[in-house]
Amino acid sequence: GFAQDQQREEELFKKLESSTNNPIITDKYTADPAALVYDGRVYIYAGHDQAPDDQERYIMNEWLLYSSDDMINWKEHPVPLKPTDFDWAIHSAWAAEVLEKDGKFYWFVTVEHNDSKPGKAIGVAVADSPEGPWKDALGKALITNDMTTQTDISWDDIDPTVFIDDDGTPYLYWGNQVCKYVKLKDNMIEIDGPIHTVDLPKFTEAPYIHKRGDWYYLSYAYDFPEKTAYAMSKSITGPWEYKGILNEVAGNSNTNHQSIIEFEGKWYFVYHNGSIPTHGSSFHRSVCVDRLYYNKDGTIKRIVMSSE
Ligand code: FUB
Repeated sequence: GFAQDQQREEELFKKLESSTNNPIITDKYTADPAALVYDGRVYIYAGHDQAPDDQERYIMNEWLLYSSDDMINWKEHPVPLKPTDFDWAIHSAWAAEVLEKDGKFYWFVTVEHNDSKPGKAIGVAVADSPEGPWKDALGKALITNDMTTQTDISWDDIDPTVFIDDDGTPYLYWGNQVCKYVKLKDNMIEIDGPIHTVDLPKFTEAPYIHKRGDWYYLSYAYDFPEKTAYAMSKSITGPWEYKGILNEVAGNSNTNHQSIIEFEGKWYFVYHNGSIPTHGSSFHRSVCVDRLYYNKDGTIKRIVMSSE
């Protein structure tokens, strides 16, 4: 019966929580974590997997926000943003990235565009603090499906990641099946020049850029079901050298979506899996955090999932 199921679920949660800290959120399904380190806190902006337990499809009508100053205790903030906060978008709080530039916070999102330009599109919201309030920065999409027709799918313009290079130039990377990038103008809300592509083995989606020392890292969801793989370069525009698998297929989830951050001298791999007992799945995902370690030559050691 329901009470027994609930008791079993609670016991499993307790076990999970006592052995590890993963998943970090257990009362809601959370996906595609975009992690931001700012002023002694880590903020995680995640899509909310809202499909009923018996439905295996994406229903994602809002993003959620959590923050922590110790990577152990997570505080939930009020719902910060929804796809419908963009006048031109209708649903799908898909993967995003949040970063700070010159005292403003920019939240690059994937959403479903309305019927004027059907398909997934990338928008930008802006705020004066990591907690918002957020508002559409542009009044229209930054990237739409009709700008980049490399494939015939309607979801090829998803999963933005933005990196500001040492000279201050912002670069947007994104894509599904084809990894694309473009320079952004200083204002963060206009593209600056042509769209390029990057050749990466078995690129599926979820590109993420970070830098450590002289090395740029481009990690991404590889193959399907997805593993996380990565490439390295001495420049933000490549050439990228493929370095191999970073993370295995995420327990019980076809997708894998990572952020890589340094916080108080330690590196972390922030991702999702489908590990919550009973209903965890590809469409009922949960954000997890594990440590990330480098080798002497700058390559990254495989992630050891602490929940499995
Ligand atoms: O959560 C919806 C989509 O699934 C994301 O945009 C992709 O990265 C994959 O995780």
